[in-house]
Amino acid sequence: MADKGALNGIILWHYPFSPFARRVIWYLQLRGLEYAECIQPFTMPRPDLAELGIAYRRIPILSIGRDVYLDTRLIIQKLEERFPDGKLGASDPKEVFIQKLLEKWTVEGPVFAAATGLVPTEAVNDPKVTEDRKGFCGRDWTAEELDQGRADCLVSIKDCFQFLESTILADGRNWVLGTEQPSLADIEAIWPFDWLVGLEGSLPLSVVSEKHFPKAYAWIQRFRAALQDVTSSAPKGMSLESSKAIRAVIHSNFAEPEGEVDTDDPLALQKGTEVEMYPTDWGSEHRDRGRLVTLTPSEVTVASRSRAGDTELRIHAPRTGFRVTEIGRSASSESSAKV
Ligand SMILES: N[C@@H](CCC(=O)N[C@@H](CS)C(=O)NCC(=O)O)C(=O)O
Repeated sequence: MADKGALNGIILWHYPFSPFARRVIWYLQLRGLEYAECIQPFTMPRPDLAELGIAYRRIPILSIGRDVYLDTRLIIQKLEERFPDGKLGASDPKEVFIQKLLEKWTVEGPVFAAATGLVPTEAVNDPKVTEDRKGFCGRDWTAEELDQGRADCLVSIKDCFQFLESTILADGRNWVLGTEQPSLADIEAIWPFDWLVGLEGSLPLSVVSEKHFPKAYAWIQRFRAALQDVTSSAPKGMSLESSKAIRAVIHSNFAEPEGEVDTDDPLALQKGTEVEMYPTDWGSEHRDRGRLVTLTPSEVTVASRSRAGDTELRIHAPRTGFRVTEIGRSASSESSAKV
């Protein structure tokens, strides 16, 4: 296994507008973990990732050495496991339950999709963006379509604010799990709300404001202040230009040993089978191909080759929300395997 090395071997591939990337940045900052970042274009193509042989098109991606992690759910889980001293996640099962449900609510559930429906139309005033994001979060990103859906999204988001205000924050606590400092549960809950509050023009003050939801707004302010505190004393992510970041990955060791393929997995795939893997919600045509090295209830990993340096990389994704198909075999015949 690789030692942790400079900047912990971590490179975050992202662009600053991404609220998903912010989840990971906040996590790293609150942990005081050093990392590097390589800024990616807001729209396709993303040549750096293509050089690394990564087909997945969502942002962020995090690499540690030659292990590449897709999706913030897995990225944060891996950071918790790899840097366990001072981890931010809960240990008590009841608290883990809340933390996990918050992740499902915001990442997989209704919150993010409704939040994106409140993006001001000026932000999509570019045919390139509209074309690039077609179908993302179930819409086509034209100004007309956004405007048509805005009222419904606002109703949903208001309901989400109300939910936080009247339940977990109702007793006036500072942090979701009653901790001294923000924990992972706060990150899981706060990110779409923080994003909207900071996104001018997204929340009409007559519907969602500090006046309507004083506890939720105070929580967001506290969270921002806590981040300010840690970032004033800790180094920020070190910015790496593309060629350096690519070289750093392909000249690294793997950060973790190869995993196992679970023989009880419903897909009944064998280790070493050539597969493709892709997210099921959107961007599914961007498929990573490679040799299956890990298939567990929480993770699927393929070994693929970088274009630069023809080096083997392992690309890891969460097991849920991603589909794995044997190359040359259809998804429907696989999903009926073992049934
Ligand atoms: N489930 C993914 C979702 C990531 C996601 O949707 N990210 C947005 C950016 S905030 C994205 O990829 N947008 C399209 C793109 O950048 O190509 C995660 O948790 O990382």
